[in-house]
Amino acid sequence: MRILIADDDGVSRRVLEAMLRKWGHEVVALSDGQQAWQILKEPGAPDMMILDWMMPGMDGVEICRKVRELANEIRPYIILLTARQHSKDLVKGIMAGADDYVIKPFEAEELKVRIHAGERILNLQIESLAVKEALRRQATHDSLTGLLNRQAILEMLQRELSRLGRTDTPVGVILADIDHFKCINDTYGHQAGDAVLADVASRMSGEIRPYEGLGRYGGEEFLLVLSNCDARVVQTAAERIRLAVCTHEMGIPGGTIPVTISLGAASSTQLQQPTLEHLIQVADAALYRAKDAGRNCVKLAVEADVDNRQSCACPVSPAVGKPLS
Ligand code: GH3
Ligand code: MG
Ligand code: MG
Repeated sequence: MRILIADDDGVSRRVLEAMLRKWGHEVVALSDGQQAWQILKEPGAPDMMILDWMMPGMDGVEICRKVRELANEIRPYIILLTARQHSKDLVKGIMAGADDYVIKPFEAEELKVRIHAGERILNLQIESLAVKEALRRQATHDSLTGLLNRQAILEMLQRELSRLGRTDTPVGVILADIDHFKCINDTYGHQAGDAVLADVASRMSGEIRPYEGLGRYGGEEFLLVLSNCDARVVQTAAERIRLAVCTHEMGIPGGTIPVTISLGAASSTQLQQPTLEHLIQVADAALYRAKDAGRNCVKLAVEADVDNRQSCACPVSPAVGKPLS
């Protein structure tokens, strides 16, 4: 473990340093509180610190207070070293944010077990952070494809639309649906269908930038959220994604098969007052037209798609209207 020692007494610092190294720790030893604080606030700071209470620059208690104000997910473990023996001092140190308190002079074995206890607590923190992260991932990602799930991609679209309100950056959306997917399942089995879903997801991921969004919107349907995209840009992106999926056959257990997708694309620039529901609705109407046109193609939203909203809740019109500007 990496341990920072801050103690202005040279002899005591060197003894402590030698002791910790003998126990197998990596040590950063300093004599000044201010220097210690500089290191502690940097990323990659040591996990544990042993601080002398009385030090020039900044005392141990003050460092405890400042460290606790940092927004780090893993809180460094702090042991305060001091000659003060009163219980009111102990209370002050712990209240300031120290995890433990060792009174000088101390027995080596006592410090050793206290460091050990600190290590256990740090490991528990790391484990609980990993569990939290796994739960967060589970709640926001689809387990088969690893993509964002429906709720998470819709939240991302909502965020992009809110940003559009502030910065006037247009948002593009693409709905992509695997063609004749039921037939793939029926012919080659559900496992092959799953392999195709995962491969389509991975090929589409390869076509977007890290800050753009891709989620599994439904069974074999995907939603892409692209930032700074007018109608032409979103159409070009959709065409690129279509090619990435259909150009090479996909591996399934026992062979390879051709797979295609149909895509409906729309940009917020095409709507007077873009809302999440309306953007998705027009992209869906465009997707419907792509299916109707024979599949394996991209359709950009047109005026008829936008107007459909007024006439029906679920856009079904196959009408090909004139392109929107
Ligand atoms: P179209 O070209 O019109 O989109 O036809 P399609 O066959 O792709 O569409 P349809 O909606 O008829 O069928 C979709 C199928 O996707 C039905 C459903 O069982 C299957 N499906 C949904 N989720 C999964 C999944 O996670 N794994 C597998 N293997 N199949 C799935
Ligand atoms: Mg389909
Ligand atoms: Mg579908």
